[in-house]
Amino acid sequence: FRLEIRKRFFARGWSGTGTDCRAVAMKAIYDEALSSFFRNVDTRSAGDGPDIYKGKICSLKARALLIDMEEGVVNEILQGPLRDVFDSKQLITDVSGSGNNWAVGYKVYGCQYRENIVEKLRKTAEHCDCLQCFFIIHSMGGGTGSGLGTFVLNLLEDEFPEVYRFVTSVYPSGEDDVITSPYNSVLAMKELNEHADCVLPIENESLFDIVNKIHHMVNSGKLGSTVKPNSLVTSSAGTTKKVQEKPFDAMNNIVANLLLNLTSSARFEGSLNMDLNEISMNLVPFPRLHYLVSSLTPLYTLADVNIPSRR
Ligand SMILES: Nc1nc2c(ncn2[C@@H]2O[C@H](COP(=O)(O)OP(=O)(O)OP(=O)(O)O)[C@@H](O)[C@H]2O)c(=O)[nH]1
Ligand SMILES: [Mg+2]
Repeated sequence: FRLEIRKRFFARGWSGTGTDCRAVAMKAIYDEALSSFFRNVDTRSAGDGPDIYKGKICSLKARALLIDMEEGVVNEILQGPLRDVFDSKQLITDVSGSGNNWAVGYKVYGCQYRENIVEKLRKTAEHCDCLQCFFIIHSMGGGTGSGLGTFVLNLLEDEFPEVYRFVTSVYPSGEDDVITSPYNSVLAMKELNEHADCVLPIENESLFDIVNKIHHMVNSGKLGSTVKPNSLVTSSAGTTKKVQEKPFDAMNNIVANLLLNLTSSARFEGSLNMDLNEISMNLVPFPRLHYLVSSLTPLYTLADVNIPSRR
């Protein structure tokens, strides 16, 4: 399950995660590419206004649900640069977490939150014109990500049997110090085998190696001056103000870039445009053989490669 990275020094590319949405809102227009992950909402009326389908960005809201059985992580997001793309209708939290126990996530919280999750999923889905796919992004080592994460996967299959389910799973590495993480992963993997259409396994130690490799290359002096600022696959390009980086940020940016690249053919017009279900149609030979090994290139752009700046 290693995330293989091919380094290509002269390749073109971009990195666009961690965007400060208010900064984007001032410059950008809302188009079809943006509409795949975000709604453009008119908030002038009280509460949640109607969607605006074309033209200037009013208020972007992610087509996403954040679910965690403790409040801390979600609260951090709500205080960070992405806070404006989420509102309270998109959050489901509890207080105590699942104690690194798959069964607590799946059986206890699953039963307790089922109705709430289904209702919020339906509301989110109702805003979509053409719902192609769900992305579940979760960890396998703890109790909530593995247990409740795979419970939600089952729920999606029950409620939206026609819609594809792509799962990005963060596997624990050998160094993981949570003693139950291998058990949680195995229990979760049974669900992934049976209910996911595609799984993109990610492993933290590999992400960490990539971050270190990039850091080393950029700071070694050999490449340092020729790398375009903010083009690293690990950096949060587009952020206007300097945000304090958290330990997982660089690693998560790699995953975000991976998902952006994977979905770009579905989000942008052109001859390469295709539906997301074609990914699994072409890459999954048998129903349960649906674990894809990801490669990502380039890791950064060279300063003398000119790419039109992105809106
Ligand atoms: N790549 C990445 N891995 C993470 C992140 N947060 C946690 N992990 C990994 O996830 C595993 C732990 O799972 P958590 O997601 O913290 O646990 P949980 O799902 O909240 O479960 P409970 O704590 O039992 O409620 C460990 O292997 C962590 O290294 C993150 O932001 N990025
Ligand atoms: Mg947690």
